[in-house]
Amino acid sequence: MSTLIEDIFNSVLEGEAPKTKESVQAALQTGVDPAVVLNEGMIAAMREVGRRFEEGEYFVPEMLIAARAMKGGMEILKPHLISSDVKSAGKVVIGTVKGDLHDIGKNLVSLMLEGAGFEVKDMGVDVSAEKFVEAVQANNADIVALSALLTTTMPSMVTTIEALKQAGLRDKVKVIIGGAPVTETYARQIGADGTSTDASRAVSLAKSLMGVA
Ligand code: B1M
Repeated sequence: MSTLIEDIFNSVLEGEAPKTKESVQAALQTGVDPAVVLNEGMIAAMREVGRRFEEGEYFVPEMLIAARAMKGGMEILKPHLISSDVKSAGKVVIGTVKGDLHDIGKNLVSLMLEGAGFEVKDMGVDVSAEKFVEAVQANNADIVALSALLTTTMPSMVTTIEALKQAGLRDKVKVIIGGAPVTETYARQIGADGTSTDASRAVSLAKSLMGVA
């Protein structure tokens, strides 16, 4: 790991938002690929935060300040991940499902979809099935993207798909799901149209569902 990436990794891990912003800025100015900054610096650090939480070395406050530091870094990185000259590939409603407050991964997926030319309506976190249904109707969405980070909130994905069926929308909108605990098998089992392990694969999935090259 280069020193610049190591600085980003450590500042996220230690939850130092201003230092994360500075390190991201420094790496970008030196010509480091934004994808490397994101994957090898910030996402790798969040993975380590999760490991430390599991091992009982970190607690919720440490996770929270690491998340804030990551968000700080994302503010600097965002313009470098989005290109402006792409035409609309489709409309996506995205949110973290009911009961779940994790939004970093969802925000990344949202950002990358925007960058790929999708019009994105981001519903935030803890989004109920009813709110998803309303947003799909109001925005005439092509795709609804559900994120969950907790095994305990994965059933909210089922509830949301059920609510879309009840509202007569299921055959009009594609459903994609994702988040650390979500698997291909689970996606098939609950009748989603697909899943992806990360944000860039979520873009490929959304594009293929829309028939966009
Ligand atoms: Co939480 N948390 N957390 N947490 N947290 C996890 C998820 C956990 C795995 C940690 C651990 O034990 N190792 C664990 C879940 C265990 C489980 O269910 N199996 C956990 C727990 C237990 C909890 C609490 C219950 C803790 C408590 O209170 N005792 C609590 C729950 C609160 C709630 O939601 N109701 C809680 C709280 C929090 C904070 C608020 C402190 C904070 C979130 C802050 C925020 O998001 N604003 C937090 C954090 C930061 C984490 C970890 C450390 C990091 C998550 C993250 O941001 N990763 C996480 C450990 C881990 O994931 N290793 C953990 C970086 C992010 C870029 O990756 O979100 O996976 P990720 O997103 C990826 C892919 O998953 C995918 O693409 C993204 C980009 O590549 N993806 C999609 C995500 N959504 C997608 C949607 C798609 C497609 C792809 O299409 C629709």
